[in-house]
Amino acid sequence: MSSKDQSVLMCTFGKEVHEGLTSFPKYLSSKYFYDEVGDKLFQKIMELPEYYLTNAEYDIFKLHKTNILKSFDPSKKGFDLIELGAGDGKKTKVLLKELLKENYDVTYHPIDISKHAVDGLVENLSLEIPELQVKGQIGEYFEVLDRLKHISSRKKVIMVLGSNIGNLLHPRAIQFLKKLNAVMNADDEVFIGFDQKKHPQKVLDAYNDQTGVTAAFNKNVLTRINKELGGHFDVDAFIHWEVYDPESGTAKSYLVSKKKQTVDIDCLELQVHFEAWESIHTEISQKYDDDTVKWLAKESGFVITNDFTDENEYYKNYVFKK
Ligand code: AVI
Repeated sequence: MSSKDQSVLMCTFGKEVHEGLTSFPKYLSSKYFYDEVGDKLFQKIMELPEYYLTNAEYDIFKLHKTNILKSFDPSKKGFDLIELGAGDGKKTKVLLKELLKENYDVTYHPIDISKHAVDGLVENLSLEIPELQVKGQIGEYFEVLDRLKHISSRKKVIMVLGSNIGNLLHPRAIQFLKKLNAVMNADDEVFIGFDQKKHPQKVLDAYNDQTGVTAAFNKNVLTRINKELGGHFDVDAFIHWEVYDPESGTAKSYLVSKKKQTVDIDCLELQVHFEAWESIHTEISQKYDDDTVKWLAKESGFVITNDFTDENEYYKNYVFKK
């Protein structure tokens, strides 16, 4: 095996960067936005006035907490509340406090791949809501869900918040939902957020904020290539560009090269050539309507039993059952 083959095999990140930057048109996966810097930038995005998604979902929790909980556990028999990619738990805390106030018997399982995120949240909850039973779970989503299936015989409610599913193309979203379906029992439910179609300008602004945080977030994938793969990207030689297609409901992010240039990536022994104004497609953020969500649910073996929206109808959380 040549040294080039070895370095390409070195890690999935390297392999996928090689694949994406040698394709036409060029692409990189948005999952690589998230390292320590990217996590912080995403926290900042969630606080931006333009990024309406976080507040809309928070409002849904505040407005509908009583009915949401009733739909989870109508006869208060007790259940396990599992959150995939829990983050700082700000939205979930609204539900958790209500759960205790209304004497539901619940154990909260925040799941994240990052030990740092899970430990921080568990510690914070032990101070803010000490009566709550919390069992943080570190690991890849499906591996942890499989573990939980065997640990607990109670009803499971699995929360997937933040319209995270919107970063997946429909076939991948169906694949993800089918995997969830496979680890669920008949009584279990998914509580999942889907950002809705709306005025195209509103969507564009959310992904193209005035302060440039989203641009820095998008460019972080190049910074990661520089740090982790010996890349030589000049991030200022690229612009962040957002487009939104109101017909498909797909917002797409790009990095566009301002000039003709060649960038070396040492660890991949790769030279990447860019024409002036050539793009790298980096992310999709899908916006939905009821028909599309119904179709996704059906394709993955679910029915929708309930939904909750905010005052502006920007965002919706749906309850899926098998
Ligand atoms: C995590 N995900 C749902 C965000 C979104 O809205 O697509 C990531 C993001 N990208 C740019 N801004 C926020």
